[in-house]
Amino acid sequence: AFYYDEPSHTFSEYLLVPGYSSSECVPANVSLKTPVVKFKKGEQPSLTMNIPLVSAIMQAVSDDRMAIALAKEGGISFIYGSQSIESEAEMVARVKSYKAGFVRSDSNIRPDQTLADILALKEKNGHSTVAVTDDGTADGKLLGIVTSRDYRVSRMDLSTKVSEFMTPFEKLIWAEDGTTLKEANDIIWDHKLNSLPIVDKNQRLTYFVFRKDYSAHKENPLELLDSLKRYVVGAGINTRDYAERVPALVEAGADVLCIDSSEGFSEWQKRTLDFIREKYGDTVKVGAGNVVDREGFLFLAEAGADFVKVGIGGGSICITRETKGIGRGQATALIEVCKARDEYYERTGIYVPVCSDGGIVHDYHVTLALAMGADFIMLGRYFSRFDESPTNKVNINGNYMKEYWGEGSNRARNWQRYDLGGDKKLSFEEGVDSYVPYAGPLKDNVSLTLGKVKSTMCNCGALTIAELQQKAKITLVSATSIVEGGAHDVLLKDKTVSVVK
Ligand code: MZP
Repeated sequence: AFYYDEPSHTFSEYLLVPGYSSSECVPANVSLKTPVVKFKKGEQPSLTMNIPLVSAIMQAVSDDRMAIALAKEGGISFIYGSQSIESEAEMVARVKSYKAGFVRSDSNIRPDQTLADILALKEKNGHSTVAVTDDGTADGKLLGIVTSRDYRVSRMDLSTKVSEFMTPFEKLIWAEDGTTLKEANDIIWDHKLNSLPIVDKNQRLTYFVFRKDYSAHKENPLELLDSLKRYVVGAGINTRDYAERVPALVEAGADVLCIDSSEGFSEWQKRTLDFIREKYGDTVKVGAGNVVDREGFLFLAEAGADFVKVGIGGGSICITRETKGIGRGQATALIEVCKARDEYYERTGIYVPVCSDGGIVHDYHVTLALAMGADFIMLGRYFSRFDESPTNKVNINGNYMKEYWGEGSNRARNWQRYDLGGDKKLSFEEGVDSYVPYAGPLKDNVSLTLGKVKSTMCNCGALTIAELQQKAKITLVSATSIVEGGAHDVLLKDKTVSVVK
């Protein structure tokens, strides 16, 4: 056997040592722009992100709602692949159509609610048109709509009931599901509408089509659909059904794919990449992984991966290391792979971005991962805590929690992620089903996290991720100094029961 000289380490065993910060080095000047797919020296990557965060390819994390929320902040979700090809493609299509004049009907309200409720919803979803349904959900019976023109909220008494302002369904101009964009466009123009509700056969609201998105283009709305800015979305694929899944996801508009596997140093990944390159050349972008060493990286880079994902056994819900005894401390794996990436770039002139996947517990772990060479970070637990994750919010002993389960758990049964060519089933569990503390809206949390990342980058004298990677000084810390890093030798006030005067 081969023995490594050093033990493998994880993020919590490292700290950044500050460098010189000039007066220019302020968080407002920091750019977190980062490449997502490979590019040649001197050229620009064809896909970049404004923030270095992607959400995990997991049932409990990345559906279309999460993808829209994260794309709004500049990141990318990878829609989970452990579902039917049709429903995954539908999720992708919903994200892609979100900006294209079609908006899903998630701004719903009951007629007995107040204008203050509309304001709150508007704040949350940013829609100017609100549907009124009998139960306040998208599945309820459509009773009418209220547009911002109707309720001029700033001037109204916010306790006024919504029913006073709604245009009732009998008076609405609406169209049936299946209406083309061209037809919707004509109706909107003929009736001088701002928005057109689209309803299904049972007169339930499915979408609004907004005039604002293409008002200047009456003549050719379809042409306008390629030119509108649309949200970027990724999607997970596996090494079994790629011949059917990849074309469906490409057709639905996925911008980037990723082979979702617990162990990526395999012939199965090469076969999947070969299929994509043969069918689509370089036009379809696809990441591969996960690997934890130099050899694994080089194998996938040479097989044509657009980015390589790093991490085995470090995920918060992962028990692979306990079950199978394989894996590697995330920081050590990342450092080695990023070194291999840099050597590969020197040798070939091709830069293959590296994604650090799993094991982010504290916000500073994101900064450390970037400093160690990651181009972007994939997070599961982090995103699962937010309003936008697809899981239930539950109250446990007075505390709000969200459900979060691993793809290798019996609940997800994502056998393709662990497939080694045997039976089509999950032979044993490699993940757990759990709760995580509910943390509110994605937007607030992501801006807090990135605020910390930018501030630390300034402490290291870096205004870009590339600069951080070049300037960062990183030290391993002893177990005792980890204790020193938390509050110590004081009694925390909220733990002290009574005060003696
Ligand atoms: P974390 O952000 O929750 O620590 O880790 C998320 C990552 O764990 C995912 O992106 C994926 O690579 C990995 N994962 C997902 N399910 C399992 C499992 O059931 C798992 N073992 O390890």
